[in-house]
Amino acid sequence: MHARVIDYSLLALVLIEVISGLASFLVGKPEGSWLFMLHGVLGLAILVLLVWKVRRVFVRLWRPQHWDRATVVAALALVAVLATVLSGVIWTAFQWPLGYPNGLNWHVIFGLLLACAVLGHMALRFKPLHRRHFLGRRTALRYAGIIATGGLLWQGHAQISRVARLPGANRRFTGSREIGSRQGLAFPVTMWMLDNPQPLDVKEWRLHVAGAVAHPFELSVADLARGRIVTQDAILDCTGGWYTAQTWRGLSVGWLLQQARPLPGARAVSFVSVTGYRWSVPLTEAASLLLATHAGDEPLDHGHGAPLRLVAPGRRGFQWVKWVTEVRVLQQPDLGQWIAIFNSGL
Ligand code: HEM
Ligand SMILES: Nc1nc2c(c(=O)[nH]1)N[C@H]1C(S)=C(S)[C@@H](COP(=O)(O)O)O[C@H]1N2
Ligand SMILES: [Mo]
Repeated sequence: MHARVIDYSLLALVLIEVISGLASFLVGKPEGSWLFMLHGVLGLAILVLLVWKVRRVFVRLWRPQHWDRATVVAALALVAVLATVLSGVIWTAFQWPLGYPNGLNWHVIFGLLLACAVLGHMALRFKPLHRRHFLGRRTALRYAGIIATGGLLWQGHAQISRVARLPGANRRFTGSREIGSRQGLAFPVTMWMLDNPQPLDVKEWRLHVAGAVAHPFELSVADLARGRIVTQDAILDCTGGWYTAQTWRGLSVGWLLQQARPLPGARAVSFVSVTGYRWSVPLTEAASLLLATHAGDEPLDHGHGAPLRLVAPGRRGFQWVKWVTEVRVLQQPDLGQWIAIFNSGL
C-alpha cells in the first residue's frame, strides 16, 4: 500500500477508536455489545498497519541525525498508540492493574493522549492524499485483510483468555469486572468527576417533583415510606471498569409521575442532584425507574447517594444520579446535562 494510504488509514482508525470508545460509555444493554467488539477488532487492526508504518520510519527514528522538531511528536504518537492498544489488551485479559487508576482508566488516558498526539503529528507532517494513492483493486483487498487480521487477533485473545482462565474471561461485555454483587454496600463509592457533597441533613431534605406537571409537590424523608415502594434487580456498571448486581429497593418514579401528572408535551424527566449533577431519560422510560433507598436490605449510606439515588437499568453508572433532590419533567431535551456532569463539583 502507498505510504500515504497507510498514514491516513492510521489516522482514520485512531479517530474511529476514540469515538467508538467514548460512545461505548453510553452502552449498557447487551444489544450494544457489537460496539465493544468493533472497538476491539479495529484497535487490534491498528497493530497491522503499525508494522508497515514502523518499517518505513524506523531508520529515521533510530538515527538522531535525522531528527527534527516534528520527530518528538511523532515518537510520542508511536508510544501512545502502543500504550493504548497494550493497555486495552491487558485490561481485557488480566483486568490489571486494579485500584485507581486501574487498567481501563489508563487505557482511556492513553487513548485521549493519543488523539492529541496524532492530530499534532498530522499538523506537523501534513501531506495531501490523492485518488491515485488508493486507486486499485488491491487496496480494497488489503483493507479486507487488515480488518480480518484484527478479527483473528480479537478471537485469539478471547480464546486464550477462556482456555487459560484469565480474569478477563469473566468480564461483562462492557469490559467491567464484578465487585460485591448482592452483598449490601460492598461495592465501591464512585464519582464521575468532582462531586463531593456534605452528608445531607435528613430533617431539611426534600424531594421536589416539578417542571412540566399539573401538580408539583415535595416529599420529606418521612413521606417516602408512604409512596409506592418497589424492588428491582439491576446492574450498576461504571465506565471505570467495574459492575455490581443488586436488588434495589425504593420509590417508584412511575408513582411520582402519576401524582404530579405531566402536562401534554412532556418528553423527558431529569433527575437532579444536590450538587447540580443531573441526567434525563425519556418520559416512558422514567416511569419504569426507581429512586433507591436500599441496596439489598441495607439502607444506602451517604457515599452511595442517601437518601435517594436513581436506579436506571440498562444505563451506565454515571447516569445513576446520587443525592437526588429534584425530579423535573421536561418538554425539551436537556443539553446542559452534558456540561453539568463535568462541572457540578466545582
Ligand atoms: C479514548 C477513548 C477510549 C475509550 C473510552 C476506550 C474504551 C475501551 C473499553 C471499555 C474497552 C474494553 C472492551 C472489552 O472489554 O471488550 C477497550 C478495549 C480496547 N481498546 Fe479502547 N478505548 C478508547 C480508545 C482506544 C484507542 C484509541 C485504541 C487504539 C489505538 C483502543 C484499542 C483498544 C483495544 C485493542 C482493546 C482490547 C480489545 C480486546 O483485546 O478484546 N482504544 N477500550
Ligand atoms: N451526583 C452524582 N451522582 C453520581 C455520580 C457523581 O459523581 N455525582 N457518579 C456516578 C457514577 S460515575 C457512578 S459509577 C455511580 C456510582 O455509584 P456508587 O458510588 O453508589 O457506586 O454513581 C453515579 N452518580
Ligand atoms: Mo462511573
